[in-house]
Amino acid sequence: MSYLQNVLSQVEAKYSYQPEFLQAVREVFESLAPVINKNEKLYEQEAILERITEPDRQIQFRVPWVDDTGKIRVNTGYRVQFNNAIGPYKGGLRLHPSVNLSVIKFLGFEQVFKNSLTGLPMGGGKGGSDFDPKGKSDREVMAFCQSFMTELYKYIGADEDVPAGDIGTGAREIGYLYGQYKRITGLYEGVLTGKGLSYGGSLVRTQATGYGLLYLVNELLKDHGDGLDGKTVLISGAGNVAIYAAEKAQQLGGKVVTMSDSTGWIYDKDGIDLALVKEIKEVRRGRISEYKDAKPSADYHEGRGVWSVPADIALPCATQNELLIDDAKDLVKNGVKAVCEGANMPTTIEATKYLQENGVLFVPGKASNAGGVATSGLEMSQNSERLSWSFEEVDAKLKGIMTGIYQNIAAAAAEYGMAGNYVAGANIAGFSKVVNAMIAQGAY
Ligand code: NDP
Ligand code: 2IT
Repeated sequence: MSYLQNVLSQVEAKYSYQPEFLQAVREVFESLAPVINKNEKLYEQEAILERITEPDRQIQFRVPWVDDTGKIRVNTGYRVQFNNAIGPYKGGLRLHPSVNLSVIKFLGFEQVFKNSLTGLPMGGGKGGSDFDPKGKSDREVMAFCQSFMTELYKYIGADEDVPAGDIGTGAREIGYLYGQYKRITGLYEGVLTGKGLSYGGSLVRTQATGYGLLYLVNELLKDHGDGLDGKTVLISGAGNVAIYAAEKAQQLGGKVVTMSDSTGWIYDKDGIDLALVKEIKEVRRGRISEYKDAKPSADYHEGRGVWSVPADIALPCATQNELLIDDAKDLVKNGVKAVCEGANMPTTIEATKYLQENGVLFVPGKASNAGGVATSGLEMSQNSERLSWSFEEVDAKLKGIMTGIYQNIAAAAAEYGMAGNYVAGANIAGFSKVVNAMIAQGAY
């Protein structure tokens, strides 16, 4: 058995109860064979694959908070510090009832490679809680965030570990978390990113993941002699990533016809009215079904179904495993040209392979959604030098980073004889930098 297969079997046996984590490891390992086989002895001697699949540490804690009736409620908090070979741990905090250690480990593992691809000095980590912000009052969200930070502050710092937003964690939550960190430590430092503009946040961070995704899509299409102008675009989700992906897709001449949330999806043949979606989601914190109330000519369907609509480009921007094999078959049947992930691991391995085998340009999230964390890295830089850059300056840097990521993953795939396989390209390029740093720094 090869070194790679041997370690994969060990990880599968040890963490058989963590399906999302194993899915992320399998996807990366499948791409690494050509790299590992070239230098198998060295990697085995260095135990690189054993080290890269085992987090540096994982912290789990109780989060007690008082609800509006005066009752104490209890959630579980997590922070997984996966790998800091190339910089301080960096990655978001997810607040969603589905959060467990497997989900946080899969996200932290992916983050290591994603952050490496940005070219910025950031290691990988992820955290969160099974707390559900939906239906909670602002005061309850604040109580939760303050309690969460009262434990988390011990393990983070501007040069140690820098959390940010993810599902369920937006500007409101980051504000409450930052306030509590400052109260406890007395430090005014860049310990979180995605902060408000009045207290150290960066321009473009709100838009960065969605805009970055479209900068990459644009580069991908350009490389294949095509462009976004006039293309029909499917987007899933209606959160931070989905909204700003839709905004940039429209600015670049695309026609976005779908968006969704966990209860249903909308199809607007005239093109999504994004001001309306922003009002529903960012202001009212409402449901996507409300879109039809305001725009009766659009269709609303309960459940899932975004991928059944004919389109040129599909951008899954909601959550993991939301694009399944039957969805991939529908997309191919309807002539989709490109699928680029805004969410983390939204496409199953089976669906990914089907798309690739049928000539669809497929870019994995660790490359295509890296604009969010890259701009977080730019926020850290601004905090360190105590300056704020203009919108144009940050946006230009983001564009440069996304273009660079596309070129880097395309080149890595080609170098190993897999031109056009951007999954392999992203995994190989992301892995190589981290591993070189690990070897240089010795056994730890
Ligand atoms: P938000 O919380 O802003 O939005 C999430 C959206 O996805 C909502 O529309 C939500 O619907 C939907 N959704 C979440 N969970 C599920 C589920 N289990 N089933 C169906 N729909 C679901 O999160 P973000 O936009 O920030 O994150 C979306 C994805 O992008 C995640 O995978 C995240 O990890 C990834 N990502 C985020 C980055 C960022 O900067 N924010 C950076 C890189 C990746 P509902 O409101 O009904 O729950
Ligand atoms: O998945 C991700 O890259 C994020 N949620 C953003 C992380 C960050 O630190 O900005």
